[in-house]
Amino acid sequence: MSHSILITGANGQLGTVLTQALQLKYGLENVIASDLHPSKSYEGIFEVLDVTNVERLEQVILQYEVKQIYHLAAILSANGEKNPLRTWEVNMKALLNVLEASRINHVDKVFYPSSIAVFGESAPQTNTPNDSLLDPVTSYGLSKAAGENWGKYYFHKYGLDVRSLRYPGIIGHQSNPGGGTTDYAVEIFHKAVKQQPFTCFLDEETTLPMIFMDDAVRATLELMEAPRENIKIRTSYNIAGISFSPAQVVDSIREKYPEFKVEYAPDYRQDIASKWPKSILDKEAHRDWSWKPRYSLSKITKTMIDKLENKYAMYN
Ligand code: NAD
Ligand code: AKB
Repeated sequence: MSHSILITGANGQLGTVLTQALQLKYGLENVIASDLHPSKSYEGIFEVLDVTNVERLEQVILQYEVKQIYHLAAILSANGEKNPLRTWEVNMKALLNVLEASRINHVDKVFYPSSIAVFGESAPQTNTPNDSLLDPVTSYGLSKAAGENWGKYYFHKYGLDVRSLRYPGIIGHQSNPGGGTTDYAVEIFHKAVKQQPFTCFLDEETTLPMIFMDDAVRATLELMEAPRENIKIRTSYNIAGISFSPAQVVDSIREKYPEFKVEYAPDYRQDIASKWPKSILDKEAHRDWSWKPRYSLSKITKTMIDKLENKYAMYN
């Protein structure tokens, strides 16, 4: 095996789908999925790997002659606030291990997912530009903002080709979210299709940037395939999908399920969401590597409902 691709945090919401996309593109034998615990959901190669353990990380890199790393492992915003110091420790240690092990062991390219969580109250809340001041309000956001700069540092100092996207909240039917502030926008579809009431942890008017899984995965592959000289932003690119509030997604779901019942019980996640952007501008991503989202809210709703109806019908 040579020139293989390692994915950390592959059991997560994004990793589950991105791993399959990479396997399809590069072949099962060239993709190494990894996470803290074994997974039964992959065909192909899987390694148990805690990225905070640099010796184990290097062992996997050398064993498979890894040339690209998609470093997805992280603790997300809402879970992260339950133990802020541990979130910082895990997220930063894991990233610095990936960067340093990549430099030493001749990995060519690293993908680092950032987030809209890097923005706080200093950035314009609507149409937030790529180069807005970053003053994150969560430990997770602090780690992502610092991580973006470490990626840029490794690029300029060592020539390591680190590329990054600031994802909005990702919505997909294939996997469940892992403890973020945008998770409601996935759970709500599951409840609607199961014809159960939904209690939303954000208030009905809280608008946030979101992106459909297919768009998020395509953006990642397009960014990583773009010619090196096209990548002008070495911190991270904003990518926009669409923006909506809980009330808007409920209206969209009620076109199919008019009886769908929703209550609002905002909790600590409301404080996080209230300080994040409502919408972001992504003209640099469009300019540098032709990024364009394809999924509107109505297309997301239709796809989520169709896919989840099929999934739950299979269980019955
Ligand atoms: P997730 O929480 O669903 O999955 C994260 C995975 O990382 C989990 O499977 C977990 O077991 C693993 N992990 C945690 N600590 C680890 C460690 N020390 N070593 C190895 N694995 C470890 O997250 P996700 O939604 O799939 O997100 C993937 C990446 O994308 C994260 O970096 C996240 O910050 C970023 N992101 C996600 C979203 C989103 O809406 N899903 C939005 C913005 C950014
Ligand atoms: C979260 O809510 O923490 C993630 C994100 C937007 O980074 N979905």
